[in-house]
Amino acid sequence: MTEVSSPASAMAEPSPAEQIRQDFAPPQVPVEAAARAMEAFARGHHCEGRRVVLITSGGTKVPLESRTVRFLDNFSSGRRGAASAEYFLQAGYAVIFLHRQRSLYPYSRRYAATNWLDVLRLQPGEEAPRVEAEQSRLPGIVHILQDYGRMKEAGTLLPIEFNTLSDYLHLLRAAAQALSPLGSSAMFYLAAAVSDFYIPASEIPEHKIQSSSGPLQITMKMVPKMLSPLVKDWAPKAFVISFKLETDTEILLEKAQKALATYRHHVVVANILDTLRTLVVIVTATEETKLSVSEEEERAGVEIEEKIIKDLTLRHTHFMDRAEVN
Ligand code: PAZ
Repeated sequence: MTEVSSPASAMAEPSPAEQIRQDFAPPQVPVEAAARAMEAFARGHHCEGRRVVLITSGGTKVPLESRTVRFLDNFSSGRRGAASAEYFLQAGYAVIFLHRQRSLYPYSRRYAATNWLDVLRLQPGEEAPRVEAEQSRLPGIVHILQDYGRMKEAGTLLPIEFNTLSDYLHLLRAAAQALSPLGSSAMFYLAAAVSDFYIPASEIPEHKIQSSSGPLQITMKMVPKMLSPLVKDWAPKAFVISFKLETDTEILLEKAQKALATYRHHVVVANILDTLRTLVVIVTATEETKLSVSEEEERAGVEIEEKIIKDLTLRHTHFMDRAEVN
């Protein structure tokens, strides 16, 4: 009996890009327009001598039905990404801020919990009442407005929104293609909390899952790891930083090292859920550097992101210097 074997190409795992094309519902955001905007932004700022960083921020939404009523989400507020964007802008970078819709946003993040109707007051005006803000309820507002104004004038922040996991994956690829021509002066700062699991488009129920069918059992597939094509193919000369969040301190650094060994990127910022605002470890293949914010610093308004960005921009400088020599 003759054994018929499949050709090797048919047996090979699809590439992450193919898997996204085959398995995910089309994105719900205008990816092509975003790709053009990112490309023009990156090129323009590069020509003016600025480094460009892509920040990803917030969590992804994974639909459980194609006419989505329910979805899988996570805790990420986008604070890390939004705060980091401000410090990168302060350091002279141009920032593409790829963030989850309605997650925290640079500058306005500080007033996200503010009820504006308690802050704004009506004052009698000559023709109609005027609106004034009660400044004491907006701590730091003068400084924030000054920084925000400078950023707007320089045009150094490009916000791009995602909602679903599919949006995020498509936009990340487009961003990588936009930044690739910048070589070593481009940085990827991947702080978003991206789902590891999804339901393939071919298996997702169309309509709302009925509770009358009894307890829900779902099997989800693993999301392709985008770091791999990003580092190898999409932007091979860029400086790439990923984040690793764990709840168990025992495994954090080992997992960070494993990610570096697997994807061969440059830095993992490792953090633990309980202490993520005050402690991170900057992990590279050769060293581990702890950055922390003391209670006293916290009271004085110091944020861990300021220290992270100071550390990483310095590493980026060394990386660019080395790239120039090679
Ligand atoms: O968005 P946020 O400020 O609430 O949280 C930040 C964070 C914990 C999502 C980020 O620091 C991080 O670790 N992102 C990567 C998560 C992961 O996929 O392991």
